[in-house]
Amino acid sequence: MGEYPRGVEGIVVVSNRGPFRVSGTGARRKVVRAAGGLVTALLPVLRERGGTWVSAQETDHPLVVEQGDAEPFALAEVTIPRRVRDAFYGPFSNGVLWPLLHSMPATVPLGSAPWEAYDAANRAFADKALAAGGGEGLYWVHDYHLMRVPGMLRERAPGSRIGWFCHIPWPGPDLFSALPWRAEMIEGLLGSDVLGFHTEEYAEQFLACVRRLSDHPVRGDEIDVDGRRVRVVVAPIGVPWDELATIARSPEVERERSRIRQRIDHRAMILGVDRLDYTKGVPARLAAWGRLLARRPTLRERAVLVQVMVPSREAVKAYRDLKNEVDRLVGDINGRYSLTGRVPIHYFYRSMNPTELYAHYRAADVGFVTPLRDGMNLVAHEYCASRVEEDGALVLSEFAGAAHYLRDALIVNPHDVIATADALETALRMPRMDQREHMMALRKQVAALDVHKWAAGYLGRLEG
Ligand code: GDG
Repeated sequence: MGEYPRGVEGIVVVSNRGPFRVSGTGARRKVVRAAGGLVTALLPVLRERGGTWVSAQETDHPLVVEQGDAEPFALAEVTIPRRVRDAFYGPFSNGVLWPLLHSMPATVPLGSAPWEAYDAANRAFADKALAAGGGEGLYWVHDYHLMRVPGMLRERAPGSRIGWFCHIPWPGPDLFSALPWRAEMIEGLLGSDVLGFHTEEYAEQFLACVRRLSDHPVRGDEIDVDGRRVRVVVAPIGVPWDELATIARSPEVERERSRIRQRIDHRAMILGVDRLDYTKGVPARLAAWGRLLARRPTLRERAVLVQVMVPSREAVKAYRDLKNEVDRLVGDINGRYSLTGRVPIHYFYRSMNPTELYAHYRAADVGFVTPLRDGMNLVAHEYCASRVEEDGALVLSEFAGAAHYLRDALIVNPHDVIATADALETALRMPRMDQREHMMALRKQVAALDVHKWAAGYLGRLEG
């Protein structure tokens, strides 16, 4: 404790999703921790620093947690009229910004994008944040949903320290320029003092967008905004290394791990864990496994792919289509390559509780993480952090931010199905001694990106 730099008392974190969600109704209603990378990263920061987490109200009743209550920080929910919220979240943030920033522009419906709703929703977040921070203070805004917020905060509380962090990739100027509101987005972001990105590549692409789309002079990694200095920093996120080691070694996880190994009859286990999303490359991954099964029939007897897909954004058509495609591919591969008592893909369309998830990480001989594009990808980190016995192998897409740091992974181009199948075969055949060397190197790389260091480093730069 005490590792975060102390500046002003408390910090206002602003993000679309908050750290808790309500599960069940009536007597069964309870407040549970939300899943996802952002929450894993920020909850320890707020617990340490105190302050307020501002997020969108997701249920009919605001979820109000007072500072000093169950948590040492407060929770403030932004109320946005239903119609505005729906347009801001689905069609604009997830329909337009998500594919554009992931460099997958083919399906972006720019013409009909509800910009006014995005701007209005951002205004509501800024208002709530200012009320929580009491005017000038320390604000840390997160992600693509809230790119207008830093500018709105700067306008009304100019002496504040304002940070924005991009959890997803940032594309080059050719792609970003397609956005009709590109100038408004850049101006909004430049209200910050510090803009953080996972990799050098995203930071450079952002600077290239600023050069092309604004008149503000750029010098190295700094932008001069009418005499104010805005810094662009590379701040790769990680996982809570020590906490994950404790979970991975816990007796419950150990028991569940043995159960899983027994259930799969001690066959070699390949593991994929993803939120349902077209950026995660699940169809190409399944195709690579299908290729390998076709080429090496003995693997039908000896290996199994466990693919966990967590339901998400089911209201968006592209996501429902993807679900249908994955269902079909799993059926096709299982139909082709099953033997009696031996099914090559075990497919879960649900989320797992942490014990189950970490037991799967511990049970898997190969972590198979092949997004087409991904800001960082914490599943790759979590897999390595869970391998407390220093064995196993990681196959990782070159288009995940994680590939810039986990250099010892078997790095693949996920679009190249044959090369991905080759890498998977290499992973499955890797001798124990080599696994140890491979995993020890990876674990060092993951430990170096510990999320507590990430938060401390970012806040240090914001307050410095
Ligand atoms: C965004 C960026 C970036 C997954 N399934 C279950 C479950 N999870 C947890 C994992 C992990 C998190 O969700 C997923 O994190 P990712 O990093 O893979 O992806 P996004 O949620 O899309 O996050 C991403 C991240 O922000 C951080 O900056 O890395 O690139 O897209 O922690 O463990 N958790 C539980 N059950 C599951 O079934 N409990």
